[in-house]
Amino acid sequence: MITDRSSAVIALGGNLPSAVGAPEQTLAAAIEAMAQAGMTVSAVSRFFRTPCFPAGAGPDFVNAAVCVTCDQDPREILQKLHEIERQFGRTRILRWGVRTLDLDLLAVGECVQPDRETYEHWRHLPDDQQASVMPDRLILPHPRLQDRAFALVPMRDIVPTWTHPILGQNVVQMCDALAPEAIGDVIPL
Ligand code: PH2
Ligand code: MG
Ligand code: MG
Repeated sequence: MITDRSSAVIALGGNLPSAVGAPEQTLAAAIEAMAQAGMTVSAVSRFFRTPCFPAGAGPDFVNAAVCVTCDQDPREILQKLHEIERQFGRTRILRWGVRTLDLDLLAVGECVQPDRETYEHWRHLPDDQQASVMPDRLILPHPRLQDRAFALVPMRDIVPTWTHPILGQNVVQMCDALAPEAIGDVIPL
C-alpha cells in the first residue's frame, strides 16, 4: 500500500484507429481522460512512431509516456488505466499485435512489486514464453522496461534521471545500453 503521493510513469501505445481517430488522437484523448479520472498529469513526452514489436506482428505504433502524481495504490491506478483502455475500445484478447490503446504502468517511484523475487522471475522469463504467459498481478517496475526502446525513449523525455530500483541504472543509461538502431527506430511524430 502506497500512502505518500508518488510519481507514476505510464506508457501509452496504439496501432489501430479508435472511435476518436488515429492512434495519436487516441493517445491525446487518453491523457485527457487520465486528468478527468483525477490523475495529475505532470509531464507528457513527445509522441513517437515505432515499429511493432515483434517485427511484422502489426502496423507501426504511436508511443508516448506520461508522468502522473497520485496518492493511489498502484492497483487503483491500474484499474483506472484499464477503464480508460475500455473507453477507447480496447479488448484484451491478443497480448501482442494490434490494439487501439494500451496503457502500461511502467514504474511508481522506487517501488518494487509484489517483491524482488517475483520481479526477477518475470524479468528473466525466456523469450519464447514472453508472448504467451502473462503475470496475474501487477509487477513493478515493468519487467521489460529496460529492453524496449519504444518505452525507454518516451520515458527519457520526461524522467531521464529516474533510477531503476533493481538495475541501478537511470533512464538515460538504459537507453544507452540498447542497440543504436533500436533507438533510431523511435521517431518523433
Ligand atoms: N506494445 C506491445 C507489443 N508491441 N510494439 C511497439 N512498437 N509499441 C508498443 O507499445 C507495443 C509493441 C504490447 O503491449
Ligand atoms: Mg504494452
Ligand atoms: Mg498493456
